[in-house]
Amino acid sequence: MIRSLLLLCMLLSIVAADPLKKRISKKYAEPTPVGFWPLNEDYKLKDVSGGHADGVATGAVLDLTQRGQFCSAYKFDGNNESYIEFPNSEDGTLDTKYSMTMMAYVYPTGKIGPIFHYGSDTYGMLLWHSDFVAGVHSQTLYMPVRNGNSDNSSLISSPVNGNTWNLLAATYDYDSGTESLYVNGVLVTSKVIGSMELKTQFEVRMGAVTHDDRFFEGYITCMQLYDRALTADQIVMAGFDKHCPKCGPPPPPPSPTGPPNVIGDPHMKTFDGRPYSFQGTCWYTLVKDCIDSQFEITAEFVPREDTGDEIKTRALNINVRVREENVHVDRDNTVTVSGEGKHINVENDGHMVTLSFTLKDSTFKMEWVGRKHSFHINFTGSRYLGKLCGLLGNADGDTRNDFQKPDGTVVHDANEFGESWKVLDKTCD
Ligand SMILES: *[C@@H]1O[C@H](CO)[C@@H](O)[C@H](O)[C@H]1NC(C)=O
Ligand SMILES: *[C@@H]1O[C@H](CO)[C@@H](O)[C@H](O)[C@H]1NC(C)=O
Ligand SMILES: *[C@@H]1O[C@H](CO)[C@@H](O)[C@H](O)[C@H]1NC(C)=O
Ligand SMILES: [Ca+2]
Repeated sequence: MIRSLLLLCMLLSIVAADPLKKRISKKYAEPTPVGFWPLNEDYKLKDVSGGHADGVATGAVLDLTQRGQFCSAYKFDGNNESYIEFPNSEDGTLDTKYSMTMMAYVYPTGKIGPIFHYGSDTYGMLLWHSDFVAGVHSQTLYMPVRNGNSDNSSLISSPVNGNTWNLLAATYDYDSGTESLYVNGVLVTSKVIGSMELKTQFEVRMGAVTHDDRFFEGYITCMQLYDRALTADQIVMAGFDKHCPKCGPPPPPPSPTGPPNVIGDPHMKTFDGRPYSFQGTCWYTLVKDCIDSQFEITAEFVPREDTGDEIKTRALNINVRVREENVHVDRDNTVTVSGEGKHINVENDGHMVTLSFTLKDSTFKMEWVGRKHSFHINFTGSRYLGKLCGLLGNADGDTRNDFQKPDGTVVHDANEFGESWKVLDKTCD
């Protein structure tokens, strides 16, 4: 009630006085955090919001290794003694009991646990270990009510990629009673839970908590807390705040049309251009949508007839699946279509079979020359950049993370990487 009165007063003053309107709308455009911990080399645990909630680290340490776009961050070891405490003072600086936004850049490397939470028996924002496919975690939000034990507020999102930076944000808006989760400035899920006061009066911790034995492992930088629900645009802008500088020249942005990918025999090249040699036999995932598995392109490799002791393989059959529809092409360019749907376009000129399909803003195109055992896959559009996985990598413009296994770990060995993408439930010719 008090809050809606306050809002009404603000609206009235906006109408009444133009300069004030300007001030308020400017303030709204650049919301002021109530807690801002850059968690980097320049500011360490300092609260740069002007509040006095400097962090105190136990077990979590400043790490100065460049990791992607950041040159420093705090490292959490995934054990009970790795955390940072932020004092929530008597006057409740961090007690954002009405609307709030919690946001940070998070780089998960292994174990999953709470990221930022209040009190000893409640959570604010945490990363959770569900749906752990190809390094994709989900982000969970739990907004406990101040007076009561309602736990109808949990909200789960995917995806959050492992071994890369994700700008995670969770918001709650008292007026609309809505909680939301954002990943990299994109709203991924939201839910109306009603207007309520949140249990934000307690001690605040990042990392390990005392009442749960799941502990976050990875890196965090640029933690920000607001007493209002930011919009997607405001979250993105806040992610660019000068207190959270990016380091060095950024990796070149991937071209809007995905770079062509060619597989000859036996060499492979990822979408990002990393060449390697891999001699597996049987079916392997070349590329798939690692977010919700809307499509997958697989190939069967067999040993070449003309090789001696050293096994060399080449592609024999290709399968493209989009949702429930499958198109299989063999070495004689014979095309077999099965399943539901008309997503995949097939062109066959006898010499080459071209399969193409469009999902979201992206068109994938594969050319297969059965007699030469060669294929070429490329795609246009940006929605899948960084969201692919398989033998052709993730197409994020960075060759260093291309050898990522289905469990999200990045390895150096081409054989270990290649074998990890074997399709287990398919038999071979
Ligand atoms: C963490 O766990 C270890 C081993 O279980 C235990 O000895 C130690 O006391 C714990 N530390 C804290 C701070 O709870
Ligand atoms: C959640 O619980 C609160 C308090 O009990 C209630 O007001 C609200 O309607 C509930 N929301 C949903 C989505 O069930
Ligand atoms: C994708 O491959 C097709 C067939 O080779 C080609 O016509 C097209 O230009 C390629 N697109 C890109 C972006 O390389
Ligand atoms: Ca890559």
